[in-house]
Amino acid sequence: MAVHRSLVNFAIVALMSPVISSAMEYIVGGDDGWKLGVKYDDWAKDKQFFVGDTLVFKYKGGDHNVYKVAGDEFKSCTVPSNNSLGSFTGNDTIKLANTGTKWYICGISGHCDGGMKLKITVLDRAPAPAPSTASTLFAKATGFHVLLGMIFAVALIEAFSFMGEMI
Ligand SMILES: [Cu+2]
Repeated sequence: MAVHRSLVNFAIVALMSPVISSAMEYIVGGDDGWKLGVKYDDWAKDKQFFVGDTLVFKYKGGDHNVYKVAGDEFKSCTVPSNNSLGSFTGNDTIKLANTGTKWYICGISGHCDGGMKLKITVLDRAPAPAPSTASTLFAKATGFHVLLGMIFAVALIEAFSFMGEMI
């Protein structure tokens, strides 16, 4: 009975795990990395960014840097006085912590105007909506709700198995 129960639990977890999809890591610019002469609009246009994903700006240390800026700073290529990303290592990692439009520029003189600017939209992570009511409800559930549901389902199975043993 115990073996059977853990198999059921395993099956539930295996079924649920695609819903809590793993976060992606994006190398900005792909193989080109973060440099002049790359169209970052083109790089970003076919990608969907979700909360929890990571951007990595790769460049030769000292050649470039990365500043997270506001929309108007992005338009005018204005470098903020503070470095909101910490140190510039040439392997600068940014975790996308919340939803909305995000703007990044290189702060080296002329580089933002030269095209080193990236604009992305970060979405809430949710599975693709399906036509059935159950799936729609599921799509709206946050990761936390899914976890709660999983715990509840496992507890139910445990309870039923226990009752089965009693009879
Ligand atoms: Cu640069």
